[in-house]
Amino acid sequence: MSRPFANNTPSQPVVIATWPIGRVACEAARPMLLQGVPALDAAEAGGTAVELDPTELYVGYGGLPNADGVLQLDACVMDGATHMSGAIMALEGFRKAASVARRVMERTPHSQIAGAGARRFALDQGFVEEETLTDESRKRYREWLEKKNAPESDSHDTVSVCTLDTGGDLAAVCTTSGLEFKMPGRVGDSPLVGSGLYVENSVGAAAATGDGEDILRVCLSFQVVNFMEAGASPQEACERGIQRLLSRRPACMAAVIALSKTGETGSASTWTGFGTRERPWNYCVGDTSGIRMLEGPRLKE
Ligand code: SD4
Repeated sequence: MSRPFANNTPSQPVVIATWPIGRVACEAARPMLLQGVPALDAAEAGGTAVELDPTELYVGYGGLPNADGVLQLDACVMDGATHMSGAIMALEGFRKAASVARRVMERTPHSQIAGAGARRFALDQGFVEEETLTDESRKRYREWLEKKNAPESDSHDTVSVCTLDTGGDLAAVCTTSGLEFKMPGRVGDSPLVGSGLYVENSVGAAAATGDGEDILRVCLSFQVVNFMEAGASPQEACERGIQRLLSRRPACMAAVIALSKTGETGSASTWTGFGTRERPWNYCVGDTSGIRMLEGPRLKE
């Protein structure tokens, strides 16, 4: 694939990922970036590591199913050097949603494939169908049924990963099982370019987590990259993006991470109650000096 937007600028590699589980993504992506692996490969590896973690209830294998008890995954990848993207939506029967999304980008003329077509595409591409629920995710589903379909909780954990490689190129991956016990076929922001993630190779990358219904109503990730293009630092851009979101959708729970092409990072979230009352907004950064968990500002009390 030709790389018309490649930066060709030597750079210090950086990875940034959402939530404490983002550490798993950073641990997978960082060593690859340090070895000079391209940004997209590292971001995909980060997303895959979380997808295959059975203890993570909101991403890949072991995610919480929809209202029918079926796990439907959404994922998107975006490559800065080619400005290409691929996404799958409501994919059933596979764990590695980000890798299937990447195949959409690389092997089809399309940018997103949903539902039964996504499943068929994954099979055609040689992905092997696997059990996607764990005993824990089945148990949570049974409890939800017994509670007579109580409203969804306010817990989230989508993993969004942005990477900068040693060649100065950016990429992002966003992968999720979406809202727990969602309506079958419901799709959130995560697989949508501009909402769940966005990359402009000459500027930076941004990626989101939270209430997809509202994140996509303001194209949050696109907004944040645009603010960076207009001169804001990643931190300022994230704060402005969250402020914009809150000005339109005041009850939304969301967070966004950003990475500039020079390796600066930033993040912000909506309110103290994001997740649970006690839960801070944490995200993870990996670079040449190591991996660290950071706490981002919450802009609404
Ligand atoms: C969605 N944005 O499907 C996802 C959910 C999420 O952290 O991010 N949870 O709406």
